[in-house]
Amino acid sequence: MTCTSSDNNHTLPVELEAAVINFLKSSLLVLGVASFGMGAGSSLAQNDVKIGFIVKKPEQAWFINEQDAASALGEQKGFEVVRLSGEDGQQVLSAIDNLNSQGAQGFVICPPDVRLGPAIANRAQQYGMKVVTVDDQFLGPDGEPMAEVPHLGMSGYKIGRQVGDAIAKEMKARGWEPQSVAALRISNNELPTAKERTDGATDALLDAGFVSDNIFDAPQQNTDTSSAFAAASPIFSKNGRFEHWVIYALNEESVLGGVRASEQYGLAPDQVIGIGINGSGAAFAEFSRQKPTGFYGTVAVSSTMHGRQSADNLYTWITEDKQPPANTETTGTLMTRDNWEQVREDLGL
Ligand code: FCA
Repeated sequence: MTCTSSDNNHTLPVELEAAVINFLKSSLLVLGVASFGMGAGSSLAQNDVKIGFIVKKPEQAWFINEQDAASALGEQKGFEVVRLSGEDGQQVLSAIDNLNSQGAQGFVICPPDVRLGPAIANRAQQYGMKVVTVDDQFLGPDGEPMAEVPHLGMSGYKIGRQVGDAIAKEMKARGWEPQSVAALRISNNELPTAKERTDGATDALLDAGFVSDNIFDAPQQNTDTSSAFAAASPIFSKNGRFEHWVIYALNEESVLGGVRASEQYGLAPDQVIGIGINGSGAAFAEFSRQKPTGFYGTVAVSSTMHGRQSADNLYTWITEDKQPPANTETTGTLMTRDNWEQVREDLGL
């Protein structure tokens, strides 16, 4: 198994290189059949399945877990998973070239920018590779989801509503007066799943009586902790009149950025209710701290299932020519300091 970034330094044109590799592979196959008979030949063919798993944030626990789960399935079923980073468009295209030169038949991808969908699908098609998306769905030139590329991701709006409901419940438990509470909404409106999630949380909060004028947007440039921290800091300093804050975003990494900014501003943990989404290492580390922080909880989704199922869908497509469902939506469970170990176990995380 390779764990690599990508390599664009071809000494041969890609088509020629692919032809050479295919020739070598078919020679090997002939040799295999000649030496071991038909049985050995067909098992070699099965072991020949190789897929890529390209992720936009290879250092984040969510994506590490997805890739681990795909690799584990590959070991179980006898196919190879090549783990690759695709942190920008150039890196993604190089990763696809790299996969093609290794003879991969397709790849799963969480793209760094959903608008790269047409370019990525096009490159895959040139090489005759199958592609499925996980987490972030490709957008076509018309800005609509590319329904022709099978997708597996969370039901963003519903999970967002779970976040909003859980925040409203905890506000009530703490006896907070709505007028005294502000919301830090760390937004990423370019990414549809992110907008669905924060819209869901906002709607649930408003339904529970949250004051809409007290919601402040902190647009982040990226889906990670440092960009959320940078977006959040000025919001606290500009709105010092609020005694209590709630924080939500598309994922827990971003909510953690908001919580760290609240601490830096001087808010105490009991003045803050931050609820994220994912349920990965970032949240486990926070729950493991001796003292509670403003990070109250997270809606956990099984990254293990996302990695495993998306890889399995692609594998079945390659080996049985069965196209996966156009869109598979997954659900979540609220995880807090009180139940996180149990939920972690239940979701196989
Ligand atoms: C997006 C987010 C990730 C994760 C995934 C399911 O890609 O950036 O943190 O929530 O959706």
